[in-house]
Amino acid sequence: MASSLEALQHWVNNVAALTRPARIHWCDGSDAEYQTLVQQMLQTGTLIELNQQTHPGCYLHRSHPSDVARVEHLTFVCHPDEQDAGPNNHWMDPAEAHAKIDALFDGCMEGRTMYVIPYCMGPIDSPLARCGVEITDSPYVVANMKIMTRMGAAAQARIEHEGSFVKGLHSAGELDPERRWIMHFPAELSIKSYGSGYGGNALLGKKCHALRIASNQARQEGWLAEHMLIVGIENPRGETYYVAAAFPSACGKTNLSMLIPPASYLQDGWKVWTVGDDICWMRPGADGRLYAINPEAGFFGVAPGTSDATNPNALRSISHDTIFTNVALTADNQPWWEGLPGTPVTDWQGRPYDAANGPAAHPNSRFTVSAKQCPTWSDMAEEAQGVPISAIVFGGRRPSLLPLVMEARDWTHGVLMGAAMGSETTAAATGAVGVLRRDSMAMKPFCGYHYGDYFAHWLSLDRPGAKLPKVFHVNWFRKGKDGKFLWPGFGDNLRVLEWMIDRVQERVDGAETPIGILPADGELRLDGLELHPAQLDELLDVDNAGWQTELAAIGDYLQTFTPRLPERLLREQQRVTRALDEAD
Ligand code: SAT
Ligand code: MN
Repeated sequence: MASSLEALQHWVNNVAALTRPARIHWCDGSDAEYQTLVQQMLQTGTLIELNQQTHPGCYLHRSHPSDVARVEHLTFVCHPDEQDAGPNNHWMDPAEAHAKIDALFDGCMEGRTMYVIPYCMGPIDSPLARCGVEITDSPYVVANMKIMTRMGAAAQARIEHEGSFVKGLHSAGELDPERRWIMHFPAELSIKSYGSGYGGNALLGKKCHALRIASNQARQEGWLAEHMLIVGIENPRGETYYVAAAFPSACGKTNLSMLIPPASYLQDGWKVWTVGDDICWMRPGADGRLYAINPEAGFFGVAPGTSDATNPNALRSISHDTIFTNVALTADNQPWWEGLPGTPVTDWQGRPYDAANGPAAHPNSRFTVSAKQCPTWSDMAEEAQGVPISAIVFGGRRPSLLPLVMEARDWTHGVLMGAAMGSETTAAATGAVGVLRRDSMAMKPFCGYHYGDYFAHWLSLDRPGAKLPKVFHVNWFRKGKDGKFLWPGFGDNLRVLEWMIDRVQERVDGAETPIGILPADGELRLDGLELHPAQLDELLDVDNAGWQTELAAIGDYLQTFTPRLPERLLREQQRVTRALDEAD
């Protein structure tokens, strides 16, 4: 035990020798420590106090204007063998990567405080949880990590006991986009990130550890580290079904995880419980089912569009003790973004608001808040063994073709649905917005190894004794000929979730089609919803010719992972193609 503490101390000493900070602070994760950091950041201007009458404990951080999103082109997965990174990652030789980034770390903390943050991803007593230590020179990162993880003394005790932990080294550097890298070393369980303070680049417990590094650990140890929300649906009989759903960044995972049932469902006694909004770790339990934990302790959510109409639970969660990043301000210093009532006076860069400069809040502006503040936070979110998953859902932004919902006929078909996922790009990553790209399992930016091996790993869960969840694909974003969304979305998505649970319970049969099982007539509960029958037809339409083109595109996409593409997946793509031909 002493040796693991020594190993940690040794690494901290080495980092200090390289980065040469003025002081070193070991974080204990206490509220007092958080308050002290906040006071310091208010003094330096890193944080701006918001209206404490309306928003007690809330602060605003304005990032450098060039540092507002993840930077996929500067993000590398450095396996010793290039082949292991796959075409889905940028790769650099580990020695070269260390040399390049260490040159930037050399002396970079001079005059600054170096913070050592022990953290635990997942409930502190959970066998599914994993620990890490992040070293950073950014107090903003420390404050966010305090909200997003179980950070401090308890995590350090677990690390001392377990011995192994993920080493994350971060420096905000000069925030110069030309001097910015996010490097991952899965074989060494380590991460090095330089030059960005943005969430996914700098809060190393999140995407870097809980997805890119953890996906490698999960593959070795037989579990899954996924970009999924976890939501519990409680029916009027008091039975709760847990659903894990993968959508790309900024496609509504937070909204779905905090959904408010439509009025008629509320009357009947339906309830929705939030377990997680972004990341899901799941592994087979003794009974063969998949059990999931949310490795995070908070939400790092997209602010714009969050309103009383779209997500009242999120709005309530962030009414106090929240860090806002890159939102706008009203005249009385309240946080503001597009979608909220009121008027912006100051934009996200601190300029007087002028519509000519674009949106007042940055489209990827965020809130960081403890999950405990969410009115629908589930008691089961702290359960060490995790929650049993009844359904896995994939989805993306697809303006056409993809139906509102379809069910995979079996696990292999489900893996194909996940692998084939596509979505229009969003503001969560730097680059063009609204372009269709394939994003298998919503893990394109986060899968820390070759996608071909990843698909094979998913398929390998299908083994004797496994009681795997049903797999579905949804599309809330299909548009009609008028260019308007056909489905209202938000709370009404519960109607689709209910159909899934009915399928899990074998209460409804669905209708078989070449692309999967769709709701049969009358199976979707639509009371209280203004939906024209023609709209429903369009939402559930299967355009055979369109699908033949889609399957061919999926085939081409899958081939890019040869020679590591599992045969079984290709055969499944061929099976669906034949089914379409036969139905034509
Ligand atoms: O990568 S973040 O965690 O900052 C947000 C996202 O893109 O999902
Ligand atoms: Mn995400």
